[in-house]
Formats: sequence, structure tokens, C-alpha cells
Amino acid sequence: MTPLLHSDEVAHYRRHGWVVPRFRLGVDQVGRLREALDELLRRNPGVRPEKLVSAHIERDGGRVDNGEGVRGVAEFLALGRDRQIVDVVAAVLGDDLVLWGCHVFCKPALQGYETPWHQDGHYWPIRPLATCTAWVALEPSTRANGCLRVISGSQREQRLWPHLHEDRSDLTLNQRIVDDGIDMSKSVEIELEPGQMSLHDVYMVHGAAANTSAQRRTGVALRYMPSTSLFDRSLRPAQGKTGLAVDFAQRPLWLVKGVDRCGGNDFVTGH
Ligand SMILES: O=C(O)CCC(=O)C(=O)O
Repeated sequence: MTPLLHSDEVAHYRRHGWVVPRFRLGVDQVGRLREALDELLRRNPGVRPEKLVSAHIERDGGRVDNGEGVRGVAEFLALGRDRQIVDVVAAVLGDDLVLWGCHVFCKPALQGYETPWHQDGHYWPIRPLATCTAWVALEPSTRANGCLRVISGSQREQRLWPHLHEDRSDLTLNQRIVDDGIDMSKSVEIELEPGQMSLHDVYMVHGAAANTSAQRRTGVALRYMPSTSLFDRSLRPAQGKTGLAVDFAQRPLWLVKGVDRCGGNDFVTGH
């Protein structure tokens, strides 16, 4: 059987820290996800659409929030458990996989927030630190509307750079990397059509420009870790500084493939 992530794509991910697979979602699935997005936005009129944290956690049919300030929609959980996406991610992380997060980044036309250059590892309680994000486009994601951009190869040293805290309300995230020593000329804008996705490594320096165009831009970031790592609920690496209302202590985990290799992951809390 042809693998869903081809060997040249795996090699690209290993070398550059990101890849856009040839695999993509079909039109019908994208259509269903667009309806789920409409529902998510309807359920959360008071939440900035760039900050739809844990959008996959639906409680009581969406009538109550998920403990992180968002009324989720179950269709996004189905996406995170989608066999084909899980197999794509398994090609880079291995066959024992935990889905631990899902964030819908919807940037409205004309006034979509910037996502500053950052690394995710600073504020995630995963030890050893490891995660692959599958960023699935539900709408065209282009230079004009603030597509995801990465510093290609910035994952290679497997190190975290210092970040500055920014006290601003017009950002997706209040952390910006201190970019001394980072080769910004390696920046790549990842343009995607609806149904396409990119994968990026947890050490990747990435961000996205503000959306000042007339076209909305939405991606679903699905976060997977290998089960050889522990999701350590006692850690609070974010210290409330990211501008996002995350609650890792209560965050539910799903084993989406294989077994829990480290043996300590808790698949009960939060469910
Ligand atoms: O879509 C964006 O604007 C940012 C996405 C991001 O930072 C992530 O997926 O980790």
C-alpha cells in the first residue's frame, strides 16, 4: 500500500522541520468542517476567533464551555482522530500517538491578528518535549491573508530561544521570540488550499502576519505527541503569559494509535 506520507516528504520534514504532504482532505470532508467552523463561531460570539483553544472538546452538546473558555464542536475531535491524518503524523512521530490539543486559528478579513514569531515548546507541558502539529487549512491560506510561515531548519538544534512577553491585545499570542541568531532569511510562507495541510515540529520557529486582506483565513492546528513522552499536568510552563486561557491540568488526552509507551499518560482526566 502507498504510504500517506511519502519517503521524500518524511525526509523533507526531518531536514527542514516542516512539510506539505501531497495527501489532502476531500471536498466533502472540508465542506463538513466548514459547517463545523460556522457552528463553532456561532457558539463563541465572545471569543476572538484566533483563540479558539481546544475547539475539539464539546461539552453538553456545546451548551457549556470546555474549561478553557470555548464551546467546542465534536467534528474537530473526529478530525483529530481521523485515521488518515493520524497515519500521516505517525510517519514522522512513530506508531504510538497521543492527540493532546486542537486550536482553531480563524483570522477574520481585514482585522485578523498577527501571530508573532515563536516556538510552541516554551508553554507546553510535554517531557521530553516532542510534538508534531498538523495545520489543516479550511480556507485558502495565502501570503495576502496571513498564512503560516516558518523559519525552515530552525528545529535542527532542538533548542528553545528566549521569548519576550508583549502586553498587547491585538495578537494571537503574547510571546515573541528574541530573534538574535535566527536566520530570518530562511522564512517560508506556507500557502495552502482548503483541505491541504502542513506538518511542523515543536522546535520550529513560526508565526503568521496579520490578515488585512478581504479574505478570512482558517486553519485547524491538531497537536500530536509520541506516547514515549509524558503530558505532565503538574507543569505550568505558560504561567498565564501567553494570552490564551489554557488549562493543561484538565486537558483530555486521546490515544489515537498504538499504546502508551511511557506508561504514565493520564487518559481519564478531563473526559
Ligand atoms: O495559524 C496561526 O496564525 C498560528 C499557528 C500556530 O502558531 C501553530 O499552529 O502553532
